[in-house]
Amino acid sequence: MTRVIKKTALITGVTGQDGAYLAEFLLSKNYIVHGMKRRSSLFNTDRIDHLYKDQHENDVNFFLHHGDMTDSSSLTSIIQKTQPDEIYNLAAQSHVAVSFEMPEYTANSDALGTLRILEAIRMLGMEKKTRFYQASTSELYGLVQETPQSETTPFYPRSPYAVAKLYAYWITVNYREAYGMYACNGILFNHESPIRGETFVTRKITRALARIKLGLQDCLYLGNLNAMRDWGHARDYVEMQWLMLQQDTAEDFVIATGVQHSVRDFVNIAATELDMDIEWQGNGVDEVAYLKNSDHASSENKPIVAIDPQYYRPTEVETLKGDATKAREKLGWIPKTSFNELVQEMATEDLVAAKGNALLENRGFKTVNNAE
Ligand code: NDP
Ligand code: GDR
Repeated sequence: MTRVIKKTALITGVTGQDGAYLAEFLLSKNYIVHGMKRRSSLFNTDRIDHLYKDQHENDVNFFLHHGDMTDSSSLTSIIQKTQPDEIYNLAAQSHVAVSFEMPEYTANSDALGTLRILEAIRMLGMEKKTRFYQASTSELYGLVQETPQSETTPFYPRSPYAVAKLYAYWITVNYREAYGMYACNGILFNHESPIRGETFVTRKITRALARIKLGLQDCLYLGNLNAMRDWGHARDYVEMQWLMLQQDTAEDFVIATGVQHSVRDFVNIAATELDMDIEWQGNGVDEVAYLKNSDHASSENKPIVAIDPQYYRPTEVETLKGDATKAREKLGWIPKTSFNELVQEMATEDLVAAKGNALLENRGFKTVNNAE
């Protein structure tokens, strides 16, 4: 009888959107998956609870370890203990706006955290065994120098987050060249899903519109409606993260759909998916959207979307559109989910959640809405 040797993967940021999709994908590929999670005073494993089995059962393939990107000792000890064939470095303070409020922490976790992992691999003598994936980002292009953006487009980061990720990008390239490590950057454009964090603009929109539809919330406040993004589905993108580590040589790849929409477009399509007919009025900071066919003059009829300048960023990334030709040719990349399908999936799931909340509110229970 031949014994199948399973591959072992370690995912940092396993409790996040991509970590959850990637863990599910790797388990379906028969990997042993180790995930690193932060200690938290409340449960923070909602997105991966369905994958987790009681550790006393047989055939357990998914394990969690406490650690933090700012703590070398935990990173080194997890890597030593788990001896991974592949490390997916997804952990990061990933919110661009928050990085202006916490620039030093963002640099520590996103830039130095990446270095800490690469150094741990090297110091443990695992540079020939362990392949490394770095979650790089289209935010590196920032103030874009050419459109669409590919692997050869110059970088011009526009936030403390993007600057930290720039360091992580180059230290990954440097360890590949200096020590012959299989280390690569996936330069991923925005990717979303029904489990996207509630404070990123797409999820903020689908969640708020669903709540407004059911009378749980009055208005959705947004910042820059004109920002253009290339939005894909996270489920499709994590497969490319894995494929990048299965090649003969380590290379960096852009993953994107090549299709651009504005934040305003996203609102319009989400509203259509939720059967909400909206119309826009005004300009700039005074731009608002009303539900159509209702009397705007009436005091009852307040806008359901409005601008709150607190969501403007000190320096903005106005437009991003990716050119994923290299990934298409070398990895066979084709986005499976269209933009409309993505918005539909997110709006549908947020409507189900809002219905649950409405039921609770009708029975006298208070539900929370603290997503900003
Ligand atoms: P999320 O914000 O959903 O997840 C981030 C993960 O990192 C969470 O598990 C979080 O833990 C963890 N984390 C944050 N700080 C630390 C820390 N100091 N130590 C340990 N863990 C930490 O991000 P996504 O899943 O959307 O993105 C995954 C990665 O890809 C990130 O690095 C992001 O910057 C990058 N990226 C994302 C893109 C996107 O559009 N989604 C596009 C391009 C790059 P907790 O759950 O406890 O908060
Ligand atoms: P981004 O995503 O900054 O591209 O980073 P986000 O959804 O936060 O913003 C996209 C664009 O929408 C504009 N915007 C708002 N954004 C938020 N969050 N909230 C608002 O109310 C709002 N109104 C308008 C923003 O100004 C921006 O232009 C994401 C993260 O996942 C990063 O980790 C990742 O690297 C990049 O995508 C690629």
